Amino acid sequence: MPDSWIYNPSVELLSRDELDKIKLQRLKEVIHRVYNNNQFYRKKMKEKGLKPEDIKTLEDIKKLPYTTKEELRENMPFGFLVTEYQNVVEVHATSGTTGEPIFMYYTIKDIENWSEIMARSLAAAGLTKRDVLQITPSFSLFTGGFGFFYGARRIGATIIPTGPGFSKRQIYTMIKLGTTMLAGIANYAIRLAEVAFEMGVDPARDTRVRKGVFGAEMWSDSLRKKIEEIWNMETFDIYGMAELYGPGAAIDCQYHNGLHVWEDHFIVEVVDPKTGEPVDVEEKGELVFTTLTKDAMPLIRYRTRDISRILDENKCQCGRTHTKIDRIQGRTDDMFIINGVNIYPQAIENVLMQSKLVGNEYQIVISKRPSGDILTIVVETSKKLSEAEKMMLSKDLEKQLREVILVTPRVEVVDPGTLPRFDGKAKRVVIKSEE
Ligand code: DLL
Repeated sequence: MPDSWIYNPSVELLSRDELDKIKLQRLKEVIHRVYNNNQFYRKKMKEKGLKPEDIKTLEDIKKLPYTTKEELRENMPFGFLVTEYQNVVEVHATSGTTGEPIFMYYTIKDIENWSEIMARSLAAAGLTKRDVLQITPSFSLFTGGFGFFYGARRIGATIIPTGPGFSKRQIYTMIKLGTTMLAGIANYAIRLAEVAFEMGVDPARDTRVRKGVFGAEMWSDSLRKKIEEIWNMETFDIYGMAELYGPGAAIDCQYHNGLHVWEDHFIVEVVDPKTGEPVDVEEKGELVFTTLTKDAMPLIRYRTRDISRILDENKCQCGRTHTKIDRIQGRTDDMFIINGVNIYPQAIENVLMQSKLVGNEYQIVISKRPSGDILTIVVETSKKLSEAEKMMLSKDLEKQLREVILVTPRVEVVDPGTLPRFDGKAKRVVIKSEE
């Protein structure tokens, strides 16, 4: 079996025409279903004077109203369900740290579809029956653990469902059982490496892990490079969200030039986050997804708040025809404004991770003040430095950051091990209110 392979060639290699035909047929079906079975969608379509029959071409999707996270929240728990509750076999939730959780429902069909797109994604990352996959996201309301599990089960790989935490035990297990692929949240690969070194284990030398599939949070190109170097592994960027089954809506193939969106399951659009107007191919904006196969809880033109763009390419070198999006640049709600300048945390991470003296952890602190907000970046060093060296590093980073983010932050350099660690998604931005 080649390193990277195609799980379902009959779909992944379809011509554009054939793919579009499937998309249109499924779009029409899902619009009829939600209109006939869901009050929320029917009301919103009626408000726009729309009937399901008005959707005749793929372009017509633009006539449909958007669905937002607020609307999901307002209509919890069952307002978006398009089947009877007794048909639901599993429930997950979005992992937002603010507000009430938003529940997502799955029928048997949904689990089948999710398994299919996850199997395709893991095959694109090279997972085969002979591999040993350690799954470190949690098996819980969070979709991470189960998503990887379902895909790997289809492929028949050996699954080690460790879930997160107990990092020493993770390293022990990985060595004893010969893990070849690691699945998880990007920053956890760094955390695991840190613990490995503490145990006297060099991840590149002493483990068999040579591939990693990571996602669930923004991870900059520099962080990616760092993970690949520490582990001597090839990494794959997997994208998804509970609203789109979970992980597996898109993944990059072995050419690492954009993430294929499984178009027979999703229609992806990119819109201006402020105006909601569609933007051109290659132009950055907010991703909007319509689910074509979700059974229990289809979503129409769902505003993800994730920033990316559609890449202008008909066919990838890997042969897949499914459209590609760029790696996620951040979220519309991650962006913060200092002195009128819009700043995405990713830009900061990119600068920090390029310095050999900077460790793996950092924190962006925004102190809210009536006289103007102050941006402080707390950075851990990779090894213990003298006070003079810390001072120099701080000045150097302040200068480099200013060139990229166009405001001058205060950079506070701290010793290794000072900042909090995360077994799940990292919390990098801290907002403090000062009188
Ligand atoms: O994070 C699902 C997932 C699990 C994806 C494991 C990949 C791996 P939620 O908890 O609903 O679902 O969070 C979804 O996470 O809107 C993005 O902001 C962010 N996200 C997910 N994948 C990526 C990625 C899971 N590859 C939210 N790059 C999304 C950047 C990502 N951000």
